[in-house]
Amino acid sequence: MKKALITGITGQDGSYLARLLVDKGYEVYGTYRRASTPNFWRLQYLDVLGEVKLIPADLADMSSLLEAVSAAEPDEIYNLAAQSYVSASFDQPLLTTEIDGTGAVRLLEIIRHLNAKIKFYQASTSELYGKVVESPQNEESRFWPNSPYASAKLLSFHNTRVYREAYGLFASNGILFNHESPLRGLEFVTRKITNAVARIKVGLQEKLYLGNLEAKRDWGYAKEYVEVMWALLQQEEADDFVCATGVTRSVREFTQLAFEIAGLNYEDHVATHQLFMRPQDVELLQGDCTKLKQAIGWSPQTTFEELVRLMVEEDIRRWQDHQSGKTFPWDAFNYADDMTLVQRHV
Ligand code: NAP
Ligand code: G4F
Repeated sequence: MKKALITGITGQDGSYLARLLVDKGYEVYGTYRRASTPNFWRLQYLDVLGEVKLIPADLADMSSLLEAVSAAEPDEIYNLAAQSYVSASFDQPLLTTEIDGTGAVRLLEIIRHLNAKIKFYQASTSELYGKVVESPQNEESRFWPNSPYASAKLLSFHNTRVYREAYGLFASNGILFNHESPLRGLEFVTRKITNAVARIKVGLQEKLYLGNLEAKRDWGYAKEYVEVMWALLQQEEADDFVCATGVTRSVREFTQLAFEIAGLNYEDHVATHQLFMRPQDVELLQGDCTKLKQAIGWSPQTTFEELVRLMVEEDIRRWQDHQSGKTFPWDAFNYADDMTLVQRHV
């Protein structure tokens, strides 16, 4: 039986990947951050919490990572843990660099010294393209990070490649474009919108405050993207691949459609607020995953319209179930709404 270690198993991708690997017959280990309140709701939602082995570890802490890799003795490591919110990287640049940049190097060093046969997947990102000079973007396009998050991810991207070339490690980068789902964190724009649409629909909220409505993203469905992570580690040779839908839409288009699906008009509810603007933004992302298609035959199945619909319908269902007294693994009922954030922010 193959063994996999997933860092960041409590996150959106970590949970979907855990489900996928368990279904493939893997023994799955996952690192989680020690916290005063555990964050296992996604693993519970996918009914996989009882089937994985959890190890406390932090990407900033070498000893805990060494302990995790030694305990799991994995064949494959999927490094998904990150301070993954671009906006927060402007507020916490050093922490972000420590986790998203140096954190990967810690894991690569552990692999190099402990067992150079362990295969390594690095969660790289379309944010690397930043100030894009061509569209769509592929593996040859220029990286020009626009945020401390992207700069940190550039460090881990290149070190993944360097350890592959210098030491012969099987280390691959998945340059994944934005991917979303009902398990997306509430800070990210898609889930923030679908959760707000649901709250407005059931009468709990009136307004939604957003930032840059004109930014364009290539949005896919996270459940399909974790299949790519696994497939990349099953290749003959390690390499770097873009994973995307090839379709780009603006935040405004996402918002308009999400409200429409709920029978609402976004112009009646949406306003912009400075709090959600970034010092600088990535204005346009659109991926070209031709190389990936040729290597593993993957192509996205869920369209933009289907993705928005499945997220809106799931959030409406959750709020309705919540109001009728049902309990289930979920995050939003605990989360301060936008109005509170806007009013309380200094
Ligand atoms: P996510 O939901 O924010 O999950 C991030 C995970 O990292 C969580 O399990 C989190 O733990 C953990 N984590 C945060 N700081 C940590 C630390 N210091 N030490 C150990 N674990 C830590 O992110 P995601 O959307 O699943 O993304 C997975 C990875 O893909 C990330 O590396 C992200 O940067 C990258 N990525 C994501 C996308 C996308 O569109 N989703 C696109 C390209 C690349 P807690 O649960 O305790 O917070
Ligand atoms: O949903 P977002 O916060 O995602 P962003 O910045 O594209 O980053 C996500 O995708 C990356 C891959 O490209 C990952 F590497 C990263 O970890 C993360 O998963 O913002 C999307 C767009 C941005 O242009 C942002 O300025 O939406 C715009 N936006 C407008 N109003 C907003 C808001 N974003 C957020 N989070 N909240 C808003 O109110």
